[in-house]
Amino acid sequence: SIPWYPQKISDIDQFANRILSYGAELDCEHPGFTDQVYRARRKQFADIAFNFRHGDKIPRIDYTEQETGTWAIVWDQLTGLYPKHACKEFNHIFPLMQQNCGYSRDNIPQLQDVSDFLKDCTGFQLRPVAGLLSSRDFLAGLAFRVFHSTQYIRHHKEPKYTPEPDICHELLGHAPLFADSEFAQFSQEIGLSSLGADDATIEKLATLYWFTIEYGMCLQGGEKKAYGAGLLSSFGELEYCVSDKITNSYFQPQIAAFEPAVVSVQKYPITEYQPKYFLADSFESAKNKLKSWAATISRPFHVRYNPYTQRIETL
Ligand code: H2B
Ligand code: FE
Repeated sequence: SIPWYPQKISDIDQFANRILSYGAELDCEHPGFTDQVYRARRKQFADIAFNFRHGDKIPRIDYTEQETGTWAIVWDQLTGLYPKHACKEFNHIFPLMQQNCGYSRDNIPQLQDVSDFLKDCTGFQLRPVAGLLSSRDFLAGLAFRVFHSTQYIRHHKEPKYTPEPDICHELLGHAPLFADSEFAQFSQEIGLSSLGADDATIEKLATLYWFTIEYGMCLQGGEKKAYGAGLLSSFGELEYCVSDKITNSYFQPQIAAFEPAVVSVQKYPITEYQPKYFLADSFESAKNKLKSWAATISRPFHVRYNPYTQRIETL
């Protein structure tokens, strides 16, 4: 039998709260575990996400000075590396976000403003989420050009590290590229391929997601550039991923060409730097390769997204 999948965009309300780890219940290794103030704050964010319904405005947050200070530390580290190591699409969009949706060192942008900007560019929108969703649910959002985003920030004690996604990862790592048309199409393609797919296919698509949207690299002007959000939001890994024999003689990641059939079955660690990255020629080429590969997935039906009705048409 075919697993349930959302048919219309408001069906996302049925699973967006089905989170695997509850955003306010931190485990004992979390830097905020013993901080009651941080935990109470996380509960506020979790409640916003739980109460959110498709079509609502995302509540605006008055971030504290301490939270904004954490954002500024992350901002300072990363923005220095973007000109050299981020892909050209990212570097084109990043200043536009400073002009249009509140990105700056001293301000944590509001999810609603970022969502409005993305919607204007590519139709992508953000939806607040309290914690990690299953791969199936998370990917289904992408089919509707909906990206589930956390709204809280990491603990101030460890600004350089977060064991889970936070607003720095979402807004610095992910959001800018959803304003790029080809990247948006690529992302939606992964989402559409996931609808009603069996568990083994979902795992392959989650792996493809990992090596592209999360840790993807591309070749531009003969140089390796980062486009994955896990790289664009990690000071250490952003320098490491582009390193070569000259800059780093001992630990040098492997690089292979992006081929969905290979990528989809590659194993990967989640708590350390990646030992291997896959290099795309362009978002367009990655999208076309993904489409060809996705056409080989056996599914007893075809899906198509109708943007006018925001519904999935099953053929
Ligand atoms: N859930 C949330 N809330 N954010 C993510 O970035 C995320 C997720 N990533 N669930 C998913 C899983 C990803 O690792 C793939 C698709 O499994
Ligand atoms: Fe991510």
